[in-house]
Amino acid sequence: MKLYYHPASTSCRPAMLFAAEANIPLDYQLVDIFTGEQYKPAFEGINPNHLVPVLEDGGFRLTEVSAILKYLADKTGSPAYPQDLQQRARVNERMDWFNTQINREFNYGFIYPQIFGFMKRPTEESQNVQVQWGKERAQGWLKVLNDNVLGPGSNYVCGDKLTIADYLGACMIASGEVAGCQFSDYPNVCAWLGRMKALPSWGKVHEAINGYAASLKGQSFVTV
Ligand SMILES: N[C@@H](CCC(=O)N[C@@H](CS)C(=O)NCC(=O)O)C(=O)O
Repeated sequence: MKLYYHPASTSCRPAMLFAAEANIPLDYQLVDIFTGEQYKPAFEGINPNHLVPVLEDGGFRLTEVSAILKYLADKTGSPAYPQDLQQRARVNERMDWFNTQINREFNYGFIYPQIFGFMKRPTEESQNVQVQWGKERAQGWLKVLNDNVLGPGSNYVCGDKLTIADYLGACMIASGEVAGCQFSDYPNVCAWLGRMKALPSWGKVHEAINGYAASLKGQSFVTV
């Protein structure tokens, strides 16, 4: 199987991390989204959305990291995507929640407008309104993640076992660290992130985004 990817992409890291941890061999095909390779005809033919990741398994192509994680887990019979109807429904629920609430309002609404120049709003006022609005919404979702999804008794977002929902969610939350977020108001989130970061492949998979974070050193950002 081949994964079209970029190592700094928050949408690619969950698939890269899961594949590395589950020993799923993938051919990695870099798509340089920083130079616009995703808009060139060759890649447009692969994904007309111009987005990575894309998984290729023979003649079968799949986009959307949430779908890719489920496919990889099912293809390899991974316990990280349980077969039991209700356990599986819970994993699906968490993944949908991360993809909509957390990614939309924490990353796209709060973190990305600060750390990616091309996502900055056009005036200082609109930027400040966006970041403040995003911060308030993100804090609400982080509280739910801390108090209800994790809570004091759960090591992972679906209970005691690591699932593909953790791979998806932890990579999304860790993006906040690029802006200096430490999540100190959310101790269960911190503890969970610590468990995810202890995975053997976490460091390697996060090398590129950590490098990007280092390049922003000295700038100050609004954090949670
Ligand atoms: N909904 C997609 C989102 C993928 C996505 O946003 N990919 C970004 C990188 S994180 C991308 O390829 N951006 C290129 C662009 O916007 O031109 C998924 O979950 O896989």
